[in-house]
Amino acid sequence: MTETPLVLVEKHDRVGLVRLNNPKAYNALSPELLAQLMDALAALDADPEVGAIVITGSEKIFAAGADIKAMSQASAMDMLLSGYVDLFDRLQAVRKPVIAAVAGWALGGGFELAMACDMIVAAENARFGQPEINLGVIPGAGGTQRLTRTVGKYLAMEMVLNDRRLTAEEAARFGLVNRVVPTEQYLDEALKLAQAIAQRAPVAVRLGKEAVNYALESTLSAGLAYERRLFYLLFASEDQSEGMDAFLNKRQPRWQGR
Ligand code: DAK
Repeated sequence: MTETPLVLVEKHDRVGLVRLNNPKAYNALSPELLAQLMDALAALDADPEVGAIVITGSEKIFAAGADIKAMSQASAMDMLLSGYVDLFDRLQAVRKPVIAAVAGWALGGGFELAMACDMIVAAENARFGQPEINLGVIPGAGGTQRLTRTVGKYLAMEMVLNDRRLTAEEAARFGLVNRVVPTEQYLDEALKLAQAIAQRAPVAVRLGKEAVNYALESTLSAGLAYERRLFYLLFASEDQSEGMDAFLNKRQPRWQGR
């Protein structure tokens, strides 16, 4: 008997779409689901026909976090040695832009997964939170770090220490999501955004992502120096000559991706 895949992969033009597919457990991020997700992302990252990736759940739920049943009996050593967090880290290695399309709950590890993506498109019914405090623990996959860098210390404290949850509108106000759209349109909007980026110069997109991410890791002067080196590097690409020639000759560029 073949088992139902925990993620489903589709291609829409130059966009890879990965759907979390464990609705009975509210898309709880079991190690098996995360491993399938990361394998799918790695395959799409390596696929030359794909320029951007969207991760989504269903219209009712993005993901309710780690699988509490599986975690409830774990020891510290089980958690340390499980490789669970290494699975999360594989998302950071993806070079193509990754957009989270979030409807319904994004809680705990589900919210951390969305925050580890490059952009977030939220449905009006999206809700975000770090409820780990209710389980006697704290976020363990970036929740205290990425959240604080985005919303600042005071709101992050309230979310992590007292399970304050955010509506989609609040998340937009605090800079956590790119846009909020009617729930029935959230996936189309995320795909449209991904398709637009997938039409752009691939090497510049890749290095632009790298440079923006570097801003979160470095001082301003180190970040500016890093940006400059990537900027110079792009002048070695065919796409730079093509882009500037196309502009000057009032025509559409034809990107080579090199
Ligand atoms: N795990 C397992 N099952 C879950 C689940 C979860 N996270 N969330 C929901 N479910 C299951 C429920 O048990 C229920 O199952 P049945 O009773 O039907 O068998 C079903 O999904 C529906 O849930 P509810 O009956 O509660 O439905 P409601 O609509 O009333 O509420 C809800 C939906 C999503 C608001 C609620 O279920 C909820 O609050 N769920 C728990 C959310 C939560 O606490 N998430 C944080 C989990 S902790 C690590 C790094 C990171 C992490 C771990 C390790 N390392 C560094 C190693 C991450 C940790 C977490 O995410």
